[in-house]
Parts: sequence; structure tokens; C-alpha cells
Amino acid sequence: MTYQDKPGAFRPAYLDGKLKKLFIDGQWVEARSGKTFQSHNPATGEVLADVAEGDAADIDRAVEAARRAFEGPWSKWKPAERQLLLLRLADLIEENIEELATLDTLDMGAPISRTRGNKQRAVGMLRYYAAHAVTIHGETIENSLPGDIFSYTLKEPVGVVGAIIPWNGPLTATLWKIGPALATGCTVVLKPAEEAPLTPLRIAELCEQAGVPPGVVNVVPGYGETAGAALSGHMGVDKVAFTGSHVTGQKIVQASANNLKRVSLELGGKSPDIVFADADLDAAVPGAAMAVFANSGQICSAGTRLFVERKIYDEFTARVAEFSRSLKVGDGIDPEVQVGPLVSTEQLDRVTGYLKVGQEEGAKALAGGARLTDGALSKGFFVPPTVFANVKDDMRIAREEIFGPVISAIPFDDIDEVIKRGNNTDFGLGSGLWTRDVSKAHKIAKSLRAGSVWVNCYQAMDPAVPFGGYKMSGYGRESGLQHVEEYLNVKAVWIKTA
Ligand code: TXE
Repeated sequence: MTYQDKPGAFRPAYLDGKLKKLFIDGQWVEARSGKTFQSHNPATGEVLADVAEGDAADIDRAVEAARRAFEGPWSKWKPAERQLLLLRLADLIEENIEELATLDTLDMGAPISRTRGNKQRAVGMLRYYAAHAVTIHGETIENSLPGDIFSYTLKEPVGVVGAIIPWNGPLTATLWKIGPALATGCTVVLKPAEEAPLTPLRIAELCEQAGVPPGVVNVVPGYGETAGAALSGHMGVDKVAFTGSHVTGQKIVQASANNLKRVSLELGGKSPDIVFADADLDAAVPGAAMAVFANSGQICSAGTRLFVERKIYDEFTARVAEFSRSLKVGDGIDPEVQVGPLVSTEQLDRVTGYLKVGQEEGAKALAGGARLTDGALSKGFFVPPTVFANVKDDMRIAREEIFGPVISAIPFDDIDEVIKRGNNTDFGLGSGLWTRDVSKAHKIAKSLRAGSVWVNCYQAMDPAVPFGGYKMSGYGRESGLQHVEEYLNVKAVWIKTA
């Protein structure tokens, strides 16, 4: 498929004006209620597609199908067959990446340069899980009981997984849930975010094409309070894998209590990014800026609390502000755009609300600070990269997740102080530091209570390296061996041989 490098010129064939149906038990079906909702382009307000709106009745159907598949033919698949299936799906994702990247851009606004750039991660993820499909194994364990009694463990798929994902990276979020499920022999009911259901639905078509058996992957778009709540409270679901806000995460934990299903949560953050005076500032300026402005700040691990050593604070924040002003904001379908729109009016209201709060609290906007409404931008939800200086630790813009392109820059004086202040948050997802001093780097890496620490870089991700939160950023890990383990049960077997 070719992409014409002209804003708005390319339209994926998938956007054919037809209703996008639910994918349940290998069939494309309308919602039981007959309801639909519309998916919009946040850069232009244009309607992209009508989508069937699943609710509790459809979740029931999907969970039943997933259970049948789990207990039926899918359970007979050999590890090497699941591996091949994942590799076929990876190839199909690779072949169709231009279309999938464009759907992500149109549906949630991220610049096409970014969504195209997700190719390696998306495809790499599936190939990584494919490798795990054939290496999952239990252990033989020598026990100390008297007599001849032999013990070993079996690793078994946890069962039906309810996957609930957000809108900020539909392609990778979908594969991050489906990949480990297929590797381990689980089945999935995936509920995409109502803001961006199109890429997950297109991936369901590719699953069909790859030969995923009916019921193994089901995709049911719908709203959180209806479809999402039904899935997290469903007695037929064995595990919920959730990515989203901490408030919804708390609801999911409560809803999961009925059958004590297993839960993994990848929630929000307010991550510290610490710049020392001895850092390579030419690298730290764009690094710290893009740690927040990538995806318009709509990344859970964005380094939004920018701690800058006091002696370089004025110079550094001025340079970050200058860099921010140089970024091209606009419709993400334009390959030159670096910062796209926010995803929805709700997010726009939320982020512009924080811009107001920050100024009322006494912070000073060195760049940005208000919504952009010039010309073509007036139809979309555009907020420019914003750099707030004069920020104090107790301000709301330094404590609460904004989820927009907003840096809160805070001065600090010494390493012990910045560790303490960096950790003074309810969250613990990402963190970063910029220094040439390896001792400082080690000390901080060990001391920050966060699931990832990036030194002289930010947002590096790899399928083999675990990602997840401390504290209210959630529990469980995605990527890495631990991710696969979370889709497995361990069974101990004892055999008396004498
Ligand atoms: O999140 P929600 P929203 C944060 C970010 C953002 C805020 C709100 O701060 O500003 O959350 O965004 C489904 N039971 N993050 O409203 O509500 C919902 O349909 C079950 C951080 O989009 O958490 C969607 O599929 N499911 C984040 C998913 O949960 C429910 C990414 C996420 O929606 C539900 C997104 C319910 N009661 C937002 N209510 C990250 N960690 O990357 C909603 N959902």
C-alpha cells in the first residue's frame, strides 16, 4: 500500500463507509441492542466510521465464545502451532503497517511519523511472544519429604482474559494484550477505547486472516461504564488486563472481586525527569521535551515533572521552551507534524483546565499555555507544547496527571533532595535522569520508586524489557518474561512413586 505524502490524501480502504461490527466467535455481528456510535478524527472533527456499540449482552456472548474456544479446539494447539500463528500475525501486521499506522493517526491523532515508527515495536512484540510460546515450561523440584515422592510444576494458561485498553496507542496496546494470550494458550475478549476502536477491529480481521480460530480473539467496542464494566465484573473471565486511568483501575479491582479474577493494571503517572548541570544539555533539551510532547503528552510514563538543577534552571528551561516553539503542531496525517491534537473534547477540556489552574497557581508559561484555534486547527483539539516555570511541588500541575503536552519545570539543589522530591508522588511508572556522572546515575536508578528509569534517554521500550508501575501506577508487568508469566497458572504435581 502506498502513502501519498500529502495531508489528507490517503484514506485506508478500511474506511469504506460500512458499519464496523463486533468480532465475536469468528463472526462479524451487530450489537444485540442494535446501537452504534461514531468514531471521529480529532484533528478535523470528521466522522471516520459508525461502530457497533457492544454492551453487557455482547460481552456475555464474547466471553461464552472465548470459554468454548479455551476449553475446546484451542486447548489442543501445540506450542509450535501457536508460535507459527503469532509469526503469521506479525507478518500480516508488518505487511499492513501503513494502513494500521494511518488508522491510529486518523482515529486518535498521533503524528504519522510516530504511528509508522511503532512498526518495529508492534511486529517485534509478536515475534518475541512467538519465541515464548515454545519455551514455556514447568520445573522439576526436589522436595525433602520422606519416602519416594516426586514433584514438578506445570504452567497452564490462565483462561479467558478480558483486555481493556485506552486510546493513546491502539495498535501497540492491542498487540500487547493479544500477544501473550496467544503465546500461552489463553483466549481474549478485548474492549477497545470508545475514542479509538478502528485499529483493534482491523487487527481482528488480520487475526482471522492469520488463522486465529473462532472465539480465541474477540473484539467488542463499547463504552467503559457498560461494556468495560461488564467485562471486568464477568464471572466467566479469569483475568483482566487493563491499561487506563487509576480511577478506572480502582473500579476494575472492585468489579473483579466477585470471582477474584486475576488483575494486572498499567495506570497513569506523574513521572520525574531530572536534569543535572553536568549533563549533555544538547541531548537533554530535546530529550526532556519529547519525554512529554511525544504523542501530545498522552503517554502514561511521560516525564512531566522536570526537575532541573538550580544553577542551569533558567538557561535550561529557556532552551526547552525554545525547542518547544520549534515543534510543528497540526494534523498528524501531515508527515512533518511533530505534535498532533488531543484525542477528544474531554481531554481538551481537561488539559486546558490544567493550563488555567497552572497560571492561577502562579506558574509561568514560557511556551504555549492556551489552546490553538488558528485556521485549520480550529476544527481539532490542539494544545501547543507548554512549558511551565516557577512550579512548586505542591501545585496541582506538579501532582496530578494532565495527559497533555505540559511540562512542569521545578528547580532543585542536590541529589538527596531531588530523590526525595522525585518520589513524593502517588505514582511510580516512569522516571528519567540526565547526567555524565555514573555514580549519580546508579544512585538515582536505585532510589527512585518507579517501574522504569531512563538514564540519558527517555521512553526506550523493548518487548524483552518489563514495563509497569509502582504504587498507584498499577501492578503487573508488560513485556519481558514476567508478562508471559502473568497469563499462566502454576500447578504443582506430586507423584508418590513407591
Ligand atoms: O481513561 P479510562 P480515559 C489517564 C489520563 C487521562 C485519564 C482519562 O490521565 O486523562 O486517564 O482518560 C475503559 N470499567 N489515562 O477516560 O476511563 C474505557 O472505555 C471498565 C492513562 O480515556 O481509564 C477505556 O477502554 N472499563 C492511560 C479504558 O477503560 C472502563 C491511558 C480507559 O479509559 C470503565 C488513558 C469501567 N468502569 C488514560 N470506565 C495510560 N495508563 O496509558 C472506563 N473504562
